[in-house]
Amino acid sequence: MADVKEKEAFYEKLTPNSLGPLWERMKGLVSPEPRNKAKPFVWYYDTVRPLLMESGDLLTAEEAERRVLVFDNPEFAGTSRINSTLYAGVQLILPGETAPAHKHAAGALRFILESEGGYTTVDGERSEMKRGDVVITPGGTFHDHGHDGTGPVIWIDALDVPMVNFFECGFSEELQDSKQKVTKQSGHSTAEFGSGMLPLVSSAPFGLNSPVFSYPYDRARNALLSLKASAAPDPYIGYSLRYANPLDGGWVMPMIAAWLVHLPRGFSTAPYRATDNQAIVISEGRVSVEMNGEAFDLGSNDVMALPGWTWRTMRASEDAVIFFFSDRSAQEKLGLWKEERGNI
Ligand code: 1HN
Repeated sequence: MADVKEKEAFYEKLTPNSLGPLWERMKGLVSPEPRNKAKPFVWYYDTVRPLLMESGDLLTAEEAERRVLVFDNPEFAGTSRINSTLYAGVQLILPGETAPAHKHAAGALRFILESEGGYTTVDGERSEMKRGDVVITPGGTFHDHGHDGTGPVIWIDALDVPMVNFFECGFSEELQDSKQKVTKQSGHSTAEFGSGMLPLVSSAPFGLNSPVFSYPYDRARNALLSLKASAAPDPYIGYSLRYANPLDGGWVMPMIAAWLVHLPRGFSTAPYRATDNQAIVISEGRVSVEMNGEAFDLGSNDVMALPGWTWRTMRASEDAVIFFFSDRSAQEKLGLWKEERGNI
């Protein structure tokens, strides 16, 4: 058969015709297992918070539209991705400021770190934000943020922007007024969909998203810690509960999954990996994460990128509560998600 030179001469005839030889590329297209490029990486709150506060002296939330420091996975510098598929950042609102109303196809999920008086309005319903709350903004809904209290309001944003842009199906729009009119009483979505009851006349107002906007921390945390009284922790995960769409029991958003984990002091998880690209925020306690033989020590408000299909263990040196988010919900819908539990 042809030698390398002859092959290369042939390839040169393909390129100008926008053709290529699959046999040279196949192994790169279908690997025996995922080769995740993202790096396990930690953003320490001690580093992040002062820089975020400094950005508060530089420009207002109105000027910025969103005053956010983006978590750039070191492997994808400048591309606004915490891992292969998800955007994440840390947002600051100062007292009296407004982050003006807009909407976009991408969905957002927020985990609140600091807030006395922060709120967001989603589709005309205002939700107060408190530490540890999870608040969602379904894709396509108008949302603006504000702050009636004192001190900085700070939260972690997770968005499915990289996936929406991969599909090239993003739309966005600004509202004329910087704040939406509040048309629904605070707590309306929880009353209608999140109280263990559902409307008799069925509706799914936000499509594949949960119709509940706010998952308060005290409820989530109390439920999670109550499990300890009657059940043993999963050896690979610890105690866990996920943020669920009450209409179908599925994930809270179509492309972003979120769950809360408790690891009791001294508990170590067994080696585990899954294909979803995850990130964590430490809500309480201290945790050491080992990934690919590298150890990371995390405390309150530290954020870590956990790339998919990478072996890991976690150990709590103090009772810990950890917030997780990932693209698992998108992967499951596409029939791609897999996990592997190592030997104990
Ligand atoms: C966005 O709308 C927010 O509403 C935060 O707070 C971060 C990153 C990219 C695109 C839209 C927000 C965002 C964003």
